Amino acid sequence: MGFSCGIVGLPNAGKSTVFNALTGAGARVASHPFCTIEPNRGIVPVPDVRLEKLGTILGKKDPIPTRIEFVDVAGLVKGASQGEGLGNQFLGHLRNIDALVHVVRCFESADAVHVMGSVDPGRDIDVVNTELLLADLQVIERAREKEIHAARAGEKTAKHDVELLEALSKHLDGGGALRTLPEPQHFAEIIARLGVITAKPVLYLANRGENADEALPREVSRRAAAEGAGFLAVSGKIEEELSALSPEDRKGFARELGIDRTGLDRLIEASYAMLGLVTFYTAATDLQAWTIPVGTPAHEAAGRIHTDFERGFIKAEVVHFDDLVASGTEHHAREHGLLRAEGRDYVVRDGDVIHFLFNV
Ligand SMILES: Nc1nc2c(ncn2[C@@H]2O[C@H](COP(=O)(O)OP(=O)(O)OP(=O)(O)O)[C@@H](O)[C@H]2O)c(=O)[nH]1
Ligand SMILES: [Mg+2]
Repeated sequence: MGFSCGIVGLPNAGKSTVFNALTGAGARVASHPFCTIEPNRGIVPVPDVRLEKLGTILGKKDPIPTRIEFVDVAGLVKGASQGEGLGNQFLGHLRNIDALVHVVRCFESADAVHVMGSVDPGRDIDVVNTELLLADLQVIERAREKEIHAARAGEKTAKHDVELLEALSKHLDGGGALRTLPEPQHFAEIIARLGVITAKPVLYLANRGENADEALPREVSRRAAAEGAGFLAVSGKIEEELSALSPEDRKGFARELGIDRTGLDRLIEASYAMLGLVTFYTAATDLQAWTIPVGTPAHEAAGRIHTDFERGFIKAEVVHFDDLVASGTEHHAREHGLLRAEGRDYVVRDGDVIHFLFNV
């Protein structure tokens, strides 16, 4: 598995439309709010031109791409934490995801009402973010009560956890998302344990419609930049129509519309950048792409493939994709000294092709 993204936003923002465009999963879309109740899940292979090229160079058929999972949940409304709309219980489906895609409505439609009566991306962002913040506060409050009991019962680590939880709660009370904590390393473990939502990196996706007023996506982009978050503008409806076509028709239609890459391609690229992810390749048996965070040492990368690889790690034979392409064959790359032996602490780079040697 590569990584997973949860899709959040107001009802009728076009979350399921975007989800369908990304996954081709055909989730139900409707002009009335709260169309989605149970979450939609879809897994898509990550398009990767390097993987195809490597297949040719290394003579491997049917390379295995990494995959990305999307989870499309119900819409949030103002007061969701107090039970308005569908409440916010369904946010529990987002505890285990790696990042958020926040769909912001920038399109006008007489057909699909806006739940707040007008299109106003800045206000919508605030409404959704406030509800996510309140949801995290509830989770933290519950955890704090539990740890207080545990501390009273004499559990050693509980007192420290109570302090951490109080600091988190204070940060949220001040209106800050947990992704903006000043010293995140102190909280990494407890944040991972609780799966709090505002700690996850976010990408704002302006659903710009067909003839959007450019000022609307620009407002979303401005907000994203102010937070240091990711940003992308797409037309959910056009992307959904594109994704339903055969690959050939899609290319032709996209050209007519002046779209050079699909929303999925652009979203994946933006997500990789936002999450600081890199891709490496192995080809000992099947040719396969793997996703890891930036800065991962070779022995941990090996552990992604199999725990035995990490335990019995001896060395990694590494050649970079670019060097392999320049050399034409693995043999030439080796002759030119471009194939290196690296140790367990070597930091894997995006585009490395790696052969792990291990002993168990
Ligand atoms: N014109 C236009 N309409 C869109 C666009 N994206 C979505 N819609 C319409 O907006 C309505 C709501 O879309 P959905 O994708 O169901 O919205 P949602 O955010 O999943 O809504 P809930 O599941 O109710 O929270 C539907 O009628 C869509 O056809 C777009 O880019 N342009
Ligand atoms: Mg929906």
